[in-house]
Amino acid sequence: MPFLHASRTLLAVALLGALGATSAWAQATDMSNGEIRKIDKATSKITIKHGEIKNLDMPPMTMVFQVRDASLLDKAKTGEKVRFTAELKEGAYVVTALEAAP
Ligand SMILES: [Cu+2]
Repeated sequence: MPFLHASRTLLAVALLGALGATSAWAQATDMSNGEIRKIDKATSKITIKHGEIKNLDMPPMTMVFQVRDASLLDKAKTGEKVRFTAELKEGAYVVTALEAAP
């Protein structure tokens, strides 16, 4: 029954929108560009010279981010160009994903 199937899909999309899940997903996948300036595994901090971070409404700058998951820093190298996501959590800017720039 194609019509019923389509209706269910529309309902699912509407529910996701109502819950704000789609905007959360959009933010989570909105990666920013940057270059690693300093890595401090002892304090789980990373300094990144970053481009615009749209989800944080932040212009380009060099700044220190926290990392909640220290394993994100295992593969990071100073001077490396990266793509990353950052979020504001409890008043701190936290890098939640980090990968080498393509
Ligand atoms: Cu910044």
